[in-house]
Amino acid sequence: MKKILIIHGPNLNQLGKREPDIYGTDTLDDINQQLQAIAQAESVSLTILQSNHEGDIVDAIHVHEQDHVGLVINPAAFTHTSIAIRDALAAASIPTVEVHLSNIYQREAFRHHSYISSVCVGQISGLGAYGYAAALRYLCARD
Ligand code: CA2
Repeated sequence: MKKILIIHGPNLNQLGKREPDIYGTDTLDDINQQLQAIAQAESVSLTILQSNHEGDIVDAIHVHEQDHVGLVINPAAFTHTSIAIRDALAAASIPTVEVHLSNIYQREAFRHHSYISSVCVGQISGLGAYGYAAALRYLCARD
């Protein structure tokens, strides 16, 4: 069975608990359950990780890129800071879709730049939890 990797970055384990006006009311478990339902229908298996630590995300890309056919990543705040995650993705041969719940271009100027987007197949920003679902469906259809 094809495997797809899902990585949630820092603070996303707090989803649904604060700032629902920006990030919606779904918890991370809710989003992961929606993704598992899609995966079941598409006959793919998911590896789902959340980390608040940049190095753990770099390690996960190294460990999983060989045996997964795609990656959906919300790098959260590391989007705007992390050359390390960018370099890990650039060196990996895994098609990656960058997802943001909020529209980062409608927010503070420091969120307008992504170090990650140029090494991704595409970016989805501002569609809430649906963005993850769309990214997963794209990766299922692509391979
Ligand atoms: O819109 C997104 O998905 C972001 O990646 C979320 C990040 C933010 O730094 C990016 O600019 C855009 C922040 C995730 C923090 O999530 C929280 C959720 C609830 C309570 C506190 C933080």
